[in-house]
Amino acid sequence: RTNPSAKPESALSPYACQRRTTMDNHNKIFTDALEVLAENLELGGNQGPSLAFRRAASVLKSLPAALRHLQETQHLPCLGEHSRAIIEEIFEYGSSSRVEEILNDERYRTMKLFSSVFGVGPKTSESWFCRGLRSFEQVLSEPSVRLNRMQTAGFLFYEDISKPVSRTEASALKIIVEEAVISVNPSATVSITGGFRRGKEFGHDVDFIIKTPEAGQEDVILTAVIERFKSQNILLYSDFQESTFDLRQLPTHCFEAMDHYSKCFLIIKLKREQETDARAGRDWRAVRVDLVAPPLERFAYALLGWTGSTLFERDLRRFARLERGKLLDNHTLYDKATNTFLPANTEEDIFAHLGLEYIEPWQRNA
Ligand code: DCP
Ligand code: MG
Repeated sequence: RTNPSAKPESALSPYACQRRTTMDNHNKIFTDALEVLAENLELGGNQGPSLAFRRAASVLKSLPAALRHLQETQHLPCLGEHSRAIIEEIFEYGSSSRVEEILNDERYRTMKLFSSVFGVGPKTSESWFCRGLRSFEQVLSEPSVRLNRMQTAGFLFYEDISKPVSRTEASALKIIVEEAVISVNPSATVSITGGFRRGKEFGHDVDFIIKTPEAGQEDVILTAVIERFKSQNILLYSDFQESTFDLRQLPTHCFEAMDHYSKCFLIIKLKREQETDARAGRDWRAVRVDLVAPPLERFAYALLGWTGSTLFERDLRRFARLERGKLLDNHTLYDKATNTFLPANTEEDIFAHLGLEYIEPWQRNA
């Protein structure tokens, strides 16, 4: 029975940045299903419609307990007719026929397989699928397929980098990155960001953010770190992107756009602790590592932007724009009413500028 004095569930905000979402998801059976629907739309290039399912899943992730009846979704934000129908079906039959259909769909399965390769996005996956290709073997033996450098590395190290990276491996990598960074600049510091900062146990890569106290160090430090990895013979792939950052730039409206900071996408050799891969005859595995080096004065914005989750970031920006008349991105926060950039030393400063309660990194798994 429901307790009438209990806080109504309608108290939940439709903005992920006003909810606390830890790694404890009590509604995985529903959120997994909704995320398959979202992913299927995204693979078909329908980003807009997929958001409704992403938002519905995110609201369920923030609930303190498992749903027991469909009626409990009545007062939840972001749960549309479509999402509720899926939930209803799962309550009734234990699974959703639409989701099962997608999971068995040749197009979905192939697109998902192709886009699991580093450097292969929905567009490339689609073009391969449309050419009748269905497996890696077929892609790699198709004369009309031209792989770029990133995709070539993606296939070369596929087995390793498609395996999740553990928290232990992430910590080992932090030591390697830290050692390299400090050897270049003893006053620089390294922090783990992305999913591991949110408390995830596994990730598809490890994201690091580098803080340099001196201005203009951002590009220098990353190229020096890459050189060091090379000389240590642990660099398998590197794509360095020079800073295109401009202090006067207004925040971008496009969420998907990459930020302007100096950054690099790497594949690094990580020494295995115990077991050596006898078949492979090597004592290391390949791991995807991202490094970003923002200017000191924008560190808080970069950290907030790179911590995620993606939906949390999306809703922070949407909330800033629609509820506060401010523009937020990975570089800055701009107040449209006063035409000013709002400075921030910490993430707490940014939440305060937005009139939001501070949400800890491990509560941002929206
Ligand atoms: N990010 C972003 N905009 C982008 C790309 C990423 O805001 N265009 C942010 C949100 C992500 C974070 O950067 O949470 C790190 O990106 P990842 O793809 O590494 O995602 P996660 O670290 O969250 O997950 P995973 O465990 O898959 O690495
Ligand atoms: Mg990551």
